[in-house]
Amino acid sequence: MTATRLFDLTGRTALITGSTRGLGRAIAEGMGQAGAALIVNGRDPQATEAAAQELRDAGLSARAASFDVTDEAAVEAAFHELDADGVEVDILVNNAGIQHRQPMVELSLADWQRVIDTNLTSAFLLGREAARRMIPRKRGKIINIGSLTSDLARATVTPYTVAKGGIKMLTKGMAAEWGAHGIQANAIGPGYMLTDMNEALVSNPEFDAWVKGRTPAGRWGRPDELVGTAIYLASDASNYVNGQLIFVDGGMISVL
Ligand code: GCO
Repeated sequence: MTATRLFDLTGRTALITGSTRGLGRAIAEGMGQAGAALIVNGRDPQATEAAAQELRDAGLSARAASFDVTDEAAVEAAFHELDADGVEVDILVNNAGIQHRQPMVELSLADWQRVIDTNLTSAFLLGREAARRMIPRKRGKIINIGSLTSDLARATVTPYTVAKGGIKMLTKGMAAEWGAHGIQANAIGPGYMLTDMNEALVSNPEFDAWVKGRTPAGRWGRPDELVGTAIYLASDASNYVNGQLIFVDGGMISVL
């Protein structure tokens, strides 16, 4: 296979959770430009359809699948609908996530659970449904979106940190259980990225200065800067890579 073909996603279908905006939207667009047919996901049906239409207007193949990734029945129903339409998910990107910034001593159990459910349990629910279909086909790619907090903690974002740490180990568990079936499960650890979720941080002069000083690149990352790693992990170029967490963080995780 020629080197460029290694990264070609033509003929494959990618489901990206939380892809109406932010990192998921950027990853979806990039995978579409690499040839993948896209399944756009979000909780809000109108926003999900609008994002799919935008991608179609850009010449990409995209369909909307609006469901709550924390709802087991909704996840199962979404996959059954794809089955009925003859749509096979070749690439699953577990991107959906929320942030909740609050000292743990003030944190409610409900907020703890909400973050864990959205950022971690959802990846299990979708991974399980996808793997049930990938295993008989003896091939599949699962990409989980981790974080710097998969490895390092920051005060006041502990449920997010726990969930993203879980994403790192869930990825290894997926590799352990599904690697023999031709499935590669890996994770991407974004650094501090310019997203809506981080708006409060970007607009805080002290935090903005901290990120720029703490990151060797000296700047925040852009969502489109995850696309190359996402395509790599979704393509034949990574067929012997499994259980890995690749940081795309301007070098932050690697320095004191
Ligand atoms: C925070 C941020 C981080 C980043 C990212 C870093 O409050 O510290 O939201 O969690 O979003 O996850 O890798």
